[in-house]
Amino acid sequence: MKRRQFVRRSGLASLAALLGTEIVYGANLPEGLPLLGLQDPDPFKLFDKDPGMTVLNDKPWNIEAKAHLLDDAITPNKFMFIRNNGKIPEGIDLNTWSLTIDGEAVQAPKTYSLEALKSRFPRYTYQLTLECGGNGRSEFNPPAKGNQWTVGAVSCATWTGVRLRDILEDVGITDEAVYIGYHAADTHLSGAPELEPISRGVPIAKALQDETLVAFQMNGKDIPLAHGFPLRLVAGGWPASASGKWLNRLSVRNIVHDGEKMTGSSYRVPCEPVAPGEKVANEDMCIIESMPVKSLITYPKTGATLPLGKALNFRGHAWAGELTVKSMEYSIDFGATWQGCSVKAPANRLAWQRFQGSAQFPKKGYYELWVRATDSQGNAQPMVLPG
Ligand SMILES: Nc1nc2c(c(=O)[nH]1)N[C@H]1C(S)=C(S)[C@@H](COP(=O)(O)O)O[C@H]1N2
Ligand SMILES: [Mo]
Repeated sequence: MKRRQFVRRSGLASLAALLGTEIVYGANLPEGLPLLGLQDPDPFKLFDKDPGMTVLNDKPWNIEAKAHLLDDAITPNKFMFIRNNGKIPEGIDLNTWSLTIDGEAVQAPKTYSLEALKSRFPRYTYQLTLECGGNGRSEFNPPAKGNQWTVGAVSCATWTGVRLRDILEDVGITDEAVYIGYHAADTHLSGAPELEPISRGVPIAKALQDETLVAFQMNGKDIPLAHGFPLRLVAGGWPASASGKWLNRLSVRNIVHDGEKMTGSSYRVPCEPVAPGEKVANEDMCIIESMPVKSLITYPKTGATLPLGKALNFRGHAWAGELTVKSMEYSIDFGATWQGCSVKAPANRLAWQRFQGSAQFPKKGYYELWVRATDSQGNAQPMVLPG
């Protein structure tokens, strides 16, 4: 076979593999003509996601899991939610990718190549809970604006990288440092090059924690493109919006970072608890920091039926931002009575915790299994969702 023919045939074979079926008249396909079947991107193939995931939006991509898909102790890529605010960067070149540390509170700006970051600093791996600040939004009353996330905008993968603290020590930061803000390579939906889709950050104390990573691996492999390849800030336990994907610049600020989606009402909650639906003045709204205590039943899947007289073994995960989950309870009578069940210690700080239990039902009929987590400061999950 001539080389040209061979290249063409292997090209057709890889197109067929992408389509998942034979291209019957492939021999007639004019060279260079794109296949229509590959133009409308199938998000599940594009991002290697499980077909059971729910696509909430395609511009930008927002995809969430269902509760039963989040049963793994360590979330694999195929069940990890995607929350994008802009367009995923294209044409990433590992040889030229760099991270610049700048801002009012550095002695002098400094730029690192990927290679330098990987070789200069010790590596750490942590399992870190990342929950979108908007997770659960579809149940808010009154309704909140934005994607109507149900329960699946949470993940807990392992992240490997270097400590942001080690990088900042190497750069040299001044006493003025109060906040860090990330900048990234994704682009604004409008196409305007001067606009950033999102640029958030965390107070300097969070930036300097052991577990705050500049990561280059997820679950032991290169970070998948949708989750921030090749470099991502990971600040577990905080709204995942603080964990900047496609990270290429990080500013050490002498003020609370004022990047895109840091100001106005986005990612803010009332500083003090209020009754559901109550109006709160702007100055009484605070930036969300540590995420509140929460839990999710991942087994069985909603709608399970059980033989009469058999106990229901259930399990799931619970997490509490910077805190740990200290106890779990479940109810089969719509919250009238609660009983304890077990909850394990986290794999490391800021990782979610496995709970499990066994419920007995008095007679045949319809039941709902509810669970409730309590954190190490005694805060329990509220029965009524916040407005
Ligand atoms: N550069 C960049 N970083 C980003 C975002 C983004 O749109 N661009 N989205 C943020 C938000 S709002 C969330 S909830 C998480 C989602 O992370 P994931 O898509 O890896 O699950 O990434 C955060 N980091
Ligand atoms: Mo988010």
